[in-house]
Amino acid sequence: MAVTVQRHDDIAVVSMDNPPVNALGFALRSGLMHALTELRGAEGLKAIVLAGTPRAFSGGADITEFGKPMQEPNLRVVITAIEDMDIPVVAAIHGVALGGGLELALGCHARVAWASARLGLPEVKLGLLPGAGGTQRLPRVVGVEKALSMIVTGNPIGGKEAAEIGLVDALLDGAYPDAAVAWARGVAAGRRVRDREEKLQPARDDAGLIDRLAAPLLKASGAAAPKACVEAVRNATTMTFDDGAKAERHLFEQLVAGDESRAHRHAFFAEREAQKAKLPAGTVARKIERAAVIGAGTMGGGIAMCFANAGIPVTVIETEQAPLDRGLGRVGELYEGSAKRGSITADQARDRRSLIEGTIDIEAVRHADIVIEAVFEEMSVKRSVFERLDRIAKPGAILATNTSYLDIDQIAAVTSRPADVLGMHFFSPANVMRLLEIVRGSQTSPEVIATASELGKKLGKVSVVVGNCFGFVGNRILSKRTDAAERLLLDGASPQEVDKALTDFGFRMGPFAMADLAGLDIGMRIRKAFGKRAPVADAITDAGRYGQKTGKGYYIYEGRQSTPDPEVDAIIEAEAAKLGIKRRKIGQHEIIERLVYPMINEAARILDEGIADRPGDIDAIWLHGYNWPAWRGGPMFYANLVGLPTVRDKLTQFAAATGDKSLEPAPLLLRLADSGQGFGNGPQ
Ligand code: T1G
Repeated sequence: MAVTVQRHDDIAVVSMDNPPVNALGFALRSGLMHALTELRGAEGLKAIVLAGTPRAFSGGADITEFGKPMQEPNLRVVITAIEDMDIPVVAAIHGVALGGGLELALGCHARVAWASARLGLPEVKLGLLPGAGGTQRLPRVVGVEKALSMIVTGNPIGGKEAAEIGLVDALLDGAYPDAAVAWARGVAAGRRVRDREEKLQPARDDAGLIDRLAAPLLKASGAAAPKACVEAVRNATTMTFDDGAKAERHLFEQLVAGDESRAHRHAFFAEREAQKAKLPAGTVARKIERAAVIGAGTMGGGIAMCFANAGIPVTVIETEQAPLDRGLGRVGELYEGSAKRGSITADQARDRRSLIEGTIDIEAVRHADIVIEAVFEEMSVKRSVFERLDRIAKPGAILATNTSYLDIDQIAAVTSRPADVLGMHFFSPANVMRLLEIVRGSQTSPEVIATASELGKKLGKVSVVVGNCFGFVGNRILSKRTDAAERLLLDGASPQEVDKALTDFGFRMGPFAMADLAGLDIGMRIRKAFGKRAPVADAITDAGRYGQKTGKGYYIYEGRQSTPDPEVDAIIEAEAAKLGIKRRKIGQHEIIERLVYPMINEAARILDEGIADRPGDIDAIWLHGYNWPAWRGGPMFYANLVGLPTVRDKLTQFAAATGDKSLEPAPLLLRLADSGQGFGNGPQ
């Protein structure tokens, strides 16, 4: 039963139990209505405690129900029924109360929470806004300023802060929900939240307040949902509760039917699906209680922080003391910075830093359950490290390489235990970026994959298992975009036009600004290592323009400030002339098509080769590793939205126009487009 009722003398506890997170699907909604009807007018009842499970009061509306006909009662009806109960209803919040879950609690006459609870309205992260009265009730409880920030950012707050701002009436500890039953005995008949107006007054007295508060919150996003959130909260200050709730509903229905929210919902489930590695039943992961990282460079230091942040002791190993001290020094500074910014406490910073040791003695790896190599990106260097690890590391230790594109099998081949070798490709900065590509070699055992996948979750990563090929999934697709960007310059676009097209599309940075940040000499070294040429990029790099680090690259830099450089236009003109390419004006739409469709094409090859298990995996990789805008769902979702026949036809055109055979539509793309299908179960 999703909902049960238990009497504790004059208090009734209504418990919700719809695993895993008490999503408010039909079963819970109808169960709640049934319980309320049963308890209305019940003899000797003083109050009702509405409780969830220790993990979740409620994770909100059931997202899987969106886009389908709604089964009644809907959530608004349930919340109104609670609000209109003849005795006080107290929400007892332990774990998460998110979205519709917090709206349910706001329908109650009082709320209590445990300090570890997380409360929020994250609907905007699904391209939506709170659709069950949250935009009308939250400002009435916490005031317009706090409500706007919680609703427009979608970021949850902790139980302690919720008590400080009056979102909950008391902070409890002890057994759940028993402590709430005791508290409810003392509760006075509560006022319905909908009837509270006093906290709306400041906005009613100051017509410009909402816009002033909203401006900084809306700055970063071109998406529709944040704007709708502001509109709905504004309505709370200018309309009656019922009219504001009606307007909220209208805005919600517009958003839930739109591509933006469909993209976000796809991204939500793709991220979770992608982390389910396809493994033989009964595969058991190994225990990871101690780690070692080879290399104290930027990546090595960041990876070590991931382990320390998860409470796993880690030893960082370098060849000499100076680079070790530099690396650990940087780690220390990063922790101090986080403590200064308040994202962690000073105690947490100290405790985490203390879990990271350093040594120049590679023998130290013998105690580790997993060793992650993060040394210079060159095959011979990596192979010599793995030869040594093979001799020293204990039996059963996992040997992982953080290479971003080298062949895992070639690295594993120098060891006597290739089944224990795999790729664990972190993204820079490793302690920040959420993506982890877990690369299975041809001999990597399922047990080792399972261990890495579980560890990735523990490190707070979105861990996606992929096959072994040049650049794995993310970088292999990125290289197609890089090639396309280079070709666009030759054909007539400028670096700033290409970058603007991509930032308008939703990326935080365009390919040329990104290349300048990463360093053009790095790109050149990789191209040279694989005998690849890029006329414009090579010419700019040969001119000693390595990007931000030399103050000149595709742009000129004053600090971080970049401006276009006519010298670069001249270099591009010259390279195009050498190749006999007649340059022309290229519009933004064509720029986007020529950057994105080759990515989709390569992704189709990757799926066909089994390098990625699901189209959603590719979307999760680009969403969490390459800043693909969430409101566009990922390259595969976007391909389905555009329509595969369009992608096929455009690629055919581009291949003919440039003579570049790699742009010809991939077999899977042709098959799906010709048969009117899309990738996976995205929108057709
Ligand atoms: N609906 C359906 N399924 C959900 C769900 C939800 N709201 N939340 C989680 N799941 C599934 C998830 O797919 C996974 O399934 C399993 O539960 C565990 O999730 C009217 C419009 C709650 C913090 O945005 O942020 O309310 O993969 O792996 O890391 O205004 O899930 O096991 O098959 O993420 O412990 C608003 C979404 C909805 C919160 C738990 N709510 N969920 O994190 O576990 S819109 C949200 C989360 C709404 C109203 C509106 C997290 C979590 P599976 P998990 P976790």
